[in-house]
Formats: sequence, structure tokens, C-alpha cells
Amino acid sequence: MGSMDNYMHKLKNSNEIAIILLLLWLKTVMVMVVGFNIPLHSFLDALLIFINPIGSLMIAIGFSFYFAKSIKPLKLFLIFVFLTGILYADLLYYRFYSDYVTLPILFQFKNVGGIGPSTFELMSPWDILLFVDVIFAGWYLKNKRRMMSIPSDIKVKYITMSLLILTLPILIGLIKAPYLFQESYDREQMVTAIGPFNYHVYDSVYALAVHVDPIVASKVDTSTPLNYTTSKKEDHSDLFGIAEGKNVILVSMESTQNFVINSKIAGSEVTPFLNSLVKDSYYFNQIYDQTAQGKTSDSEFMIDNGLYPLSGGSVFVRYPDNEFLSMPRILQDKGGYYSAVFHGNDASFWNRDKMYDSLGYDRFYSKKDYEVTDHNSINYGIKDIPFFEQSISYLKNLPQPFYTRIITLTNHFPFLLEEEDQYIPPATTNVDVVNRYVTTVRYEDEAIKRFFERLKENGIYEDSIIILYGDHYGISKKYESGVFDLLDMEDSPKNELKLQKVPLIIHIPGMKGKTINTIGGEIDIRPTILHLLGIESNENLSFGHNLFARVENHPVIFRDGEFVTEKYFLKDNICYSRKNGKQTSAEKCEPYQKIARKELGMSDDIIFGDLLRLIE
Ligand code: GP9
Ligand code: MN
Repeated sequence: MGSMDNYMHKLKNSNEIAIILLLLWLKTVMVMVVGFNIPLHSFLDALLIFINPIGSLMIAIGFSFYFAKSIKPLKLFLIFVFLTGILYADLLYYRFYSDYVTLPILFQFKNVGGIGPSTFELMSPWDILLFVDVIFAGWYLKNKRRMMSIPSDIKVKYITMSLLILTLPILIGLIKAPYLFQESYDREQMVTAIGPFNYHVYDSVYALAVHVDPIVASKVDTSTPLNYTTSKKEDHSDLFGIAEGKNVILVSMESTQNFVINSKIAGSEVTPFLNSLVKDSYYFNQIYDQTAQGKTSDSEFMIDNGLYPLSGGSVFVRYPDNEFLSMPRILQDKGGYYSAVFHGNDASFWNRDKMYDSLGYDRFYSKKDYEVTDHNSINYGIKDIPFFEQSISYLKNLPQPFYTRIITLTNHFPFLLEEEDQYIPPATTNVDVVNRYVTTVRYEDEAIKRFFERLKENGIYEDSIIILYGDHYGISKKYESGVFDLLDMEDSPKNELKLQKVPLIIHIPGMKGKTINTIGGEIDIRPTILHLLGIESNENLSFGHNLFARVENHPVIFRDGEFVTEKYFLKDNICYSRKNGKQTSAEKCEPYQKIARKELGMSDDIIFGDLLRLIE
């Protein structure tokens, strides 16, 4: 009779576990399918999504009894709330970035303020559905005060079973994507295969483990990337050395996408100045945003170093103590250049103050160097017009030749601007963010126009080359429908790729303009500048290519392992023809995927292992 009783109790106990597990499983699957929009291309995809949360949820729920004699209802409830919280945080982050949170990004929130005030905007009334069962679970568990003991043998069996269930989707995931772990930067693929909870565990272990690398790295580790980068095929163009000894002024145009160039809103140009400038400049109209979670700082990192950004977090925040063969160093070394950065935000944002030291900058003009008032600032800080005005007074006194980067700020999400600063009215799509975006881009355009005027007035223009580029997308996927509406384009993979383009304008006073449709990315900006300055660049450990003679068929690689070439592009792990935007056979993309894996892997090794310190 006693053992029957015991059995009944155990069954009852497992009921609580089963109910909590069921609720969490349902929510996770819902979030994956509805929230993350994970594409279900095959039966395997569906199977994976259904089974991959079970093992990790079981293990987590088990913490309600592993260290006690019986299930602790309060602990069980707290675990339930905690996991629901993680799911919701993932969902909010995904809504804005179309990406998954990584451990490093959590640490960099202290530098970047997270998604801050915009978080509220990302919430939806439907989200309440994620929380209704919390009340039910609380009520249900509250009435379960007396829990029976769970003997150790049951615990062992529970853990063993959980681990087996955990392994199953990983094995299936590996069958589906054999490079799952080598391509762990493809977070979409990871989360689809192993589920959000396993992914967080993997990501945390990975982020902590890579810190060990520099200790074991030695000179031999540098040979692979060194051989690879020095054997890059690079053709010279007749522009080599055309700007030798000139000042270099790079203007980072915050969140500026290529589609704004030459587009009109109700008859008014969004970028009248840039539209006229591209006629007198080398305008590259097929340049893709390659940044990842480090946003602006990732674009800065690529331009100064010719290395890829990290998959998780910003190099500025994670590896500021590394040694770098940066642009300021090369230019100082080969041309006696003075180097400076101008940016109106706090010096510590993106850890810039620290990183600029490591990159070898002579001077960083940050917020404290500007006169910033309530009236002349908005959103992240000083508005672009007063920012450029005040920057000029510093710029004109710099020792020449100089290498400077000027980072604008006003055209930043959520694109706020007082009416008096709006040169065109907002657009009229059904997405407010997009409607405001055109007004802040137009303001930025005005600021750049005035900046050019000041450069001329102060005699800097003639002796300089000016390179303007969009740092990354401004309109995230969540709001993209507004852009499609604005441009009267249909939402398709090919058009999504189009929106990933950022403008790159290289203005050399006195040179005739040309629109160049070579494909490229931000990583190619550095070798292109070096080429114009007449500096051989392929001996430097960098992955970019000179855009004036970029080797055909070399992929423009994105941080998630996807890419674009002249003929093909890979999106959501589907291979498309670039010409007609139609799906094509996976084999067409495979050789490029291999190059992407190789380059991203080598670039990561250089950063994780701090390999540049080992090069003479
Ligand atoms: C902040 C500015 C914007 O200083 O660089 O940062 P972002 O969010 O675009 O990376
Ligand atoms: Mn930015």
C-alpha cells in the first residue's frame, strides 16, 4: 500500500513539472514561429522547432528539485517567470534588430544604453499573451504546498533523459547544417537548430572561452591569415597615388542607406546636396552594410583595420586592449599623417575613448570639446549643423596632412527633429519611423552641404579628399515595409538586399565624377583610400579590396556568413540569382560560403588571439 502511495505521489509531482514544461514549451514554440518568424522550409525545420526547447527546459525546470528533497513550488514558479522573461527580452531585441541577443551585447549595454527609450515602441498588446499563464502558474503552484520527495535515482533518471532529449535536436541540426558550430555567427541557423535557450548557453560559453586564446596564441598562428591576405590578387588602377599626401576626411553618415540618394518625396529631393556631389565624385552605388551588433563602431572598426566586426558584440567594447595595424598607424608611418576623430557624443560611448588610443589616434574631439546646449541638441546629442560648424574650428588648426573621421549623429533612430529643422515634410507612408527618417536625412544633407562650404572657406578643401559613407541601415526590418511603400517596391529577397546598400562617395577636388557599380562593402574602404594615397596595402593583415580594381567574383561577406557576389546572393541560407532574384541551386553559393567561413574565421582568430601584436 505504502509503495502504491509513493508512486501516486511521484506521479502527482511530475504533473507539476509536466504542466510548467508544457506551458513553457508552448510559449517558446510560439515565440520562435510567430515572433522570430523562423522559416519552415522543410519537415526537419518544423521537427527541430518542436523538439529543440524540450531538453533545455527540462534541465532548467529541474533546478526546482535538484538540490532539495522535493520540488519547491516557489523555485519552480521563479524558474517559470525567469524563462518567460528571457523569451520576452529575446522577442523585443529581435523585433528591433532581427537578431538574437548575445552575452557580449549585454555587457556593452553599459556603453550604448541598450535599446533604451525605443523599447516601449517595440512592445505590442499581444505580448500580454506571453504573461497570462504566469498568473495561472502562480495560482496553480500556490495550491501545491505539499510536495513529495524526489529520490536521487529519479533525479538521475530525469537528468539523463533531459540530456538525451537535448542532444537529439543538436544531432538533427548537424545533419541539416554540418557547419552549424563553425558558422555559429549565423544565429538564425543556430536558434532554428538548437532553440533559444540552448543557444544562450552555447553563446555564453563561447564568449567566455575565446578569452583564453591570446594566452596560447603564438607566431605560427599568424601564418595562415598572413599568407591569405598577402596573396590577395589586387589589380592596380591608374588612380594609384592620385591623392598622395592629401588630407583625408571621412564623414560617417549615421544610418544613411543608399536608397535616399536621388529619391524624391512629394517632388522634393531627400539629399539634394549629395545628389549634386555624386556627379563630381566617384560614387559607388553597390556597397553593402557589413556591420553587426557593434553598429557605428563596427563600421569604424572595418574602415580603420580592414578586419570583419565580431559576430557578437563590438570589438570596441570587447577587445580595446588589442594591438592594431590601423589606418592612423599606417598613415603616420608612411606619410607622417596626424589623426583625429570628431564626434559629438560622450567619449565613452562605444568605448571610443579607449579604443581610439589603441588605434593610435592623436586626438579625439568628443562631447566635452563642443558647446552643447539644450537648444542645439536632439536625440543622442549635438545636431549635425552646429557639430560641423564647431568641428571646422578644430579641423583648420590640425597639423597637415591629417587623417580625420567625422561621425554625424542626428539621423539616428528614432529620427527625431524639431519642425524648424525640417527642410522637407515627413513622408506619408504608414510607418512613422520611415516618415521621420526622410526629414533627418534631409537635415544631415544640409549639414554636409554647409560643411563643404566651410572647408572651401577655410582653404582645407583643395588639399583634401573627402569620403562619405553610410555607416549602416537606418530602417530595420521591422519598419522596412514603409520603405517599400515609399519606393513603390515589392517586398522580396532581392529588394531586401537592395536596402542593405549604403552610399559611398569619394570626392577628390578637381577630378571628374563617375558612378561605379562594382560591388563592395565597408571593409573595402580602407584599401581603396590607401590606393588613392599611393600606399601598397596588401601586405597588411586586412580583408578588404581596392574598389577601383576589385577582383571579380570575390564575395562581399556579411557577418552572419551570408554574402553577395556579382551573380548570386545568399539570404536566410537560400541561394538566389542576383539578376532575377529567383532561388537557384545551393551548389552555386557553396564556393562563396566556403570563402566566407574562411575569412570570418581568420578575422576572428586575429581579434580573439590578439595576433597583430605578434607581427613585426
Ligand atoms: C553614438 C553613435 C550612434 O555615438 O555612434 O551609434 P549606433 O547606435 O548607430 O551604433
Ligand atoms: Mn550608427
